[in-house]
Amino acid sequence: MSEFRCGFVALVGRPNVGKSTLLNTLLGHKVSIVTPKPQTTRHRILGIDSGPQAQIMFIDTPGLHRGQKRALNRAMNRAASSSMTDADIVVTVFEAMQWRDEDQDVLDRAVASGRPLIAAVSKVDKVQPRSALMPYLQQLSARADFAEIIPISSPQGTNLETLRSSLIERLPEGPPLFPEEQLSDRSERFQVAEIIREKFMLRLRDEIPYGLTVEVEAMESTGSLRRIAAVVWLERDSQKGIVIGKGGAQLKACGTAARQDLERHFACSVHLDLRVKVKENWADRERELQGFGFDQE
Ligand SMILES: Nc1nc2c(ncn2[C@@H]2O[C@H](COP(=O)(O)OP(=O)(O)OP(=O)(O)O)[C@@H](O)[C@H]2O)c(=O)[nH]1
Ligand SMILES: [Mg+2]
Repeated sequence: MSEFRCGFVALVGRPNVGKSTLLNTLLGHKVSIVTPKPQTTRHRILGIDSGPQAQIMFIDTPGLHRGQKRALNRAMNRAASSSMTDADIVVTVFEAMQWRDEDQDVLDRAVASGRPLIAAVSKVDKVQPRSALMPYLQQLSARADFAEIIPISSPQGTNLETLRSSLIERLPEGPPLFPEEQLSDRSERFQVAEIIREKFMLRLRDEIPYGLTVEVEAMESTGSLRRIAAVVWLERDSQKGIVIGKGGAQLKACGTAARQDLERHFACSVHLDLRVKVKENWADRERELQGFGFDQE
């Protein structure tokens, strides 16, 4: 019988290619938030896949991107790049038919990491006709020395088991590092803050979601009720009106969506108290970022 395998797999790619969706689908559980907007993920998030033959520690990462004027963007790119150093295998995620300069940046960094590379070509469900994919895959295979190139679709489940098996084959032998029931390395507070942030990202437009962050201040359970107090931090006073909305409508809608999702997540009633505050230009300031948990990862 072959030995148990265990190791780290970094999921890297430019923003919005489907890294977090892939992670959640592989785990069958939502550990990382997903929105149609780029730059949704801001931290490294471990998703732990415990199976009979192997434990795979997937590292979801922020999308590697250009235009790093802000401290937040630099921190996100650092988090993504450093994840490759810690990985046994790097999965570069590229969106089918959509090669961009940022994809080349991702590939350059992945090659520089010296790790074995597997390319996951995402969103193949959107390619019509399917035969159009072939030339794209051929071009990709010429770009680097990939151990494998696997076309995938997360919503349709295409080739996800192929990807999982080819990762397991390449992992080092070793015992599991985490208890079987543990799905993520992230605290409950972090997950709650992310679920709340997701709802604001989904509903707010333009640049506002990018200057918004959520901090959980208190969480306590009494019986089947969980009370959560959180602060929605903005960068400027002028953003408050938009985030709160007319008569508080926007804040209420985001709060309700977050509460409902949290109730599903915890399978209990949730009382969510949200307050909106301003920390002037926090996303430009390294010190504020540290306070929000960046760069300690
Ligand atoms: N059609 C299709 N849509 C997908 C697929 N995977 C992800 N998406 C969608 O693509 C969008 C971005 O997905 P995410 O998983 O947040 O992408 P990401 O790479 O984690 O993005 P960042 O965190 O911003 O770097 C969401 O609207 C997803 O629903 C896929 O295989 N097929
Ligand atoms: Mg993501």
